Amino acid sequence: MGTEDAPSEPSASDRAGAPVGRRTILGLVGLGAAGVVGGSRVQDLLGRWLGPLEANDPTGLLALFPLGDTFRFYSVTGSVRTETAATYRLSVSGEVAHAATYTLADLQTMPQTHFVKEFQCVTGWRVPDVQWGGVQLSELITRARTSTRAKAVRFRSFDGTYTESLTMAEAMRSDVIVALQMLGKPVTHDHGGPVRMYCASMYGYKSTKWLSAIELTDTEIPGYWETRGYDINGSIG
Ligand SMILES: Nc1nc2c(c(=O)[nH]1)N[C@H]1C(S)=C(S)[C@@H](COP(=O)(O)O)O[C@H]1N2
Ligand SMILES: [Mo]
Repeated sequence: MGTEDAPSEPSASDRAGAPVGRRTILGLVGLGAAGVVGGSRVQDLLGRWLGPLEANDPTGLLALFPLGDTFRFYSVTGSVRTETAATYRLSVSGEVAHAATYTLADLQTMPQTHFVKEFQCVTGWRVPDVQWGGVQLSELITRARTSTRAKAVRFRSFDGTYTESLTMAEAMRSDVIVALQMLGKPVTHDHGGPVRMYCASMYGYKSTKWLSAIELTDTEIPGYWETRGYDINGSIG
């Protein structure tokens, strides 16, 4: 996995204004150690800077720097526009009888599912015991009344670039949610808020951030990282 080679993508080195060299890496080890004594702030900043290395770190080794059990903020695009409770919309369309567009308030009024589950990126970092909450994807699919041609689900992001997919069987799992809550509070912008996917039994790349559209399709269409080498089956283990 992680054999992607996409020089046109924004990367951490673009952001930092310099390539990641050996001295930088040694410096990061020091900073990571400082994070242990200096508290989560250093780790947050470092994690934020290291995050996009998923775009150019085929070995995944950089993801194993001593940041502790902390989230990295990943985005394959540069900045992503902010959507608020007033502006956010989620469309459900494709092979359905009842296409719909939901506001954040619409989603908040639907039955909410809550659970605690580890978040795991395929490059090696993980965050245990994350509190998740949101609407089961199966609820939205059921409301849409799928046609017999619907065999898979495709996700789009309002970052304009990221896509993902699930088979219908995966999509109907009770632990696959359109997440409104993460870490026990509303999903922050950096984590893909106000609404992101969370597919609990799968690696992080299956969980689209800044979710804007859910499309029922007749075949499973490979997503962003899957056209760059990742397994379309993102199940952990
Ligand atoms: N829109 C979008 N969604 C995304 C990504 C991304 O770059 N853009 N990265 C994926 C990957 S590889 C991981 S591990 C998680 C990271 O989630 P986080 O940024 O909240 O830590 O988001 C996933 N969803
Ligand atoms: Mo990831």
